[in-house]
Amino acid sequence: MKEIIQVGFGQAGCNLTLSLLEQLASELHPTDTLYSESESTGNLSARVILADTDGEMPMIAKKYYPKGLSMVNPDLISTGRDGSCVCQSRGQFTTGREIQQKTEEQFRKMVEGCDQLMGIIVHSSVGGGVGSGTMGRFIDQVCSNQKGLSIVNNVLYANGRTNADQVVECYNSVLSTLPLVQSSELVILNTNAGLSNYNQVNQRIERPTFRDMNGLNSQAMSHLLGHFEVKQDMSSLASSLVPHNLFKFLTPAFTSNHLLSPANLDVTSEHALLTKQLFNPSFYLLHSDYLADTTLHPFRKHSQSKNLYQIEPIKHMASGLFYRGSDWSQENIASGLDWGSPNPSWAGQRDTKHKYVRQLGVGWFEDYPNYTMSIQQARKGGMEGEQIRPKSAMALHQNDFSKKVLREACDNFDRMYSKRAFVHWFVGEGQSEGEFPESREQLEAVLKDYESYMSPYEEENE
Ligand SMILES: Nc1nc2c(ncn2[C@@H]2O[C@H](COP(=O)(O)OP(=O)(O)OP(=O)(O)O)[C@@H](O)[C@H]2O)c(=O)[nH]1
Ligand SMILES: [Mg+2]
Repeated sequence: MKEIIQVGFGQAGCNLTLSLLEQLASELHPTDTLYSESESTGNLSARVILADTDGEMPMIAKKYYPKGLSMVNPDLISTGRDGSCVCQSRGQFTTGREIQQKTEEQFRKMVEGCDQLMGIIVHSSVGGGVGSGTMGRFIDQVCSNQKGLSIVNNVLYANGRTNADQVVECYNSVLSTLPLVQSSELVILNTNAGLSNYNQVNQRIERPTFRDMNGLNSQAMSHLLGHFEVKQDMSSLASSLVPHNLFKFLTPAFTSNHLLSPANLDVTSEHALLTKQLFNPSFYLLHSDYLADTTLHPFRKHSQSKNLYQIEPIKHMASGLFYRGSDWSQENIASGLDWGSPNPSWAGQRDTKHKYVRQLGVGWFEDYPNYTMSIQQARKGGMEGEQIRPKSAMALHQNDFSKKVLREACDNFDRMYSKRAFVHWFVGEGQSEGEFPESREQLEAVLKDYESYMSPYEEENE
C-alpha cells in the first residue's frame, strides 16, 4: 500500500489537518496509507506533520481537536517562539525559517519510513504568514528534492472580508502564487466566506465557528482521500483535471442526502439531484463577494421572456466527482450530469419569491467536456454525533468560478500596492521588491489564460 503524508502550516492549516483526522477517525479503520505504527510502542499515529511559529498552537489544538491531536506524534509538531508571522516574508525568510527547515527534516525522515510515497497533502491558509510563506518555501523544496512527487494543496484563500489584522492577507495570498503554480499539482481553493455560507444555508448553522467550517472542509476532503486510497494514485487526478499548466486552482463542492430539501423535489432521482447539486454554486466551498454579482443577480435578460433571466453560466472544463455510499451507479450519475442539449444546458431552480425562473448555468466547455469519477464504499460518516450518511459526494471542478476569487485578491492587492502600503515591512523581512509585481503578473497570467481558453465559448453564445 502506498502512503500519503499530510502537513499543516499555521493556525488554519493545523486546525484543518486535525479536523480531517477526526473526520477520518469517525469514518473508518486506520489504513497504512494514512497511519503508521511506532516501532518502539506499537501505537498508531497519523502520517501528519504540524508546523506553526505560534507556540500556543498545540494548546489551541488541544482545546478544539483533542482527539485529532492525540493521533499526531508530538515529535512531529513544531512550534516557534516568535508568535504570529502575519506577513508572508516573515514566514518565508525570518520567523518561519527555522520551523520550515525542521519540517523539511521531519518530512525527509518520514519519507524514509514509507514504502512508496503516493504524495503529500498540504493544508494552510495562504492569507496567513506561515500558511503562505513557510508553506510556499516548503513545497518548493519538496518539489525540487523529490521530483515527480504529487503535491496537493488544500488552501483557504483570502477573501474580501478583511479587518485590520488581515489587511495584508491579499499580499500573502498573491505572493504564494509562484510556489503554488510551480510546485503544486492541484490547489483546492476554499474561502471562509464559502465555508460559512455553506454552513449557514445548507447546514443551517446560524453562526458558524472555525470548527464548523473546518468540519465541512474535512467532510469534503475525506472523499478525496478515499478516492486516493482506492486508486492508490494521486497523479492521475491532476492529469485529468489540469488541462493546462496554470489551471491548478480547483473549486471544491460537497453534498450529501442529509441536505436534500423538499423545495428541490422537481428532480426525481435523488442520485441525479445530488449530482446536480455538485454543480450548483450554493454547494461550493468557495465564495467571494465578487461571485455574488453573477450567482445571485441576473445579469442578462433572456431574449424570449422578460420574466426569465439567465445567469452567467459557469463553464466547466473538467470535474472530478467522488461519490460515497450505497446505490451509486454510472447510470444514475450520468442522468445527473445530463442537462439536456445543446450546450450549455441548465439546472433550473424556481425562485417563487422573485417570480422568475432562476437559471443556474452549467455548461461543459466544449473542447474539454471531461469528467472523472469514482465510487467509494459507504462509511459511518459525519462529525461526532451525526447519523449515518448513506450518500454523499464531493467534486473538484476545473471551471471559471475560481477566477473571480483570484481576481478579487488581485484587486485588493492592487489597491494596497498602488500606495506601496506595508511593502517596506515585507522588504525589511527579506523579500525582494520585484517579487510583488512578479507574483502579481503570474496570477494575472493565470487569469488571462482562463479568459483566453474560455473566450471561444463566449463568442459562440453571444
Ligand atoms: N476556516 C478557518 N480559518 C481560520 C482558522 N484559523 C485561522 N483562520 C483564518 O486564516 C487566516 C489567517 O491564517 P492563519 O492560519 O491564522 O495564519 P498563520 O498561517 O498561522 O500565519 P500567522 O498567524 O500570520 O503567523 C485568517 O483569515 C483567519 O480568519 C481555522 O481554524 N479555520
Ligand atoms: Mg498563526
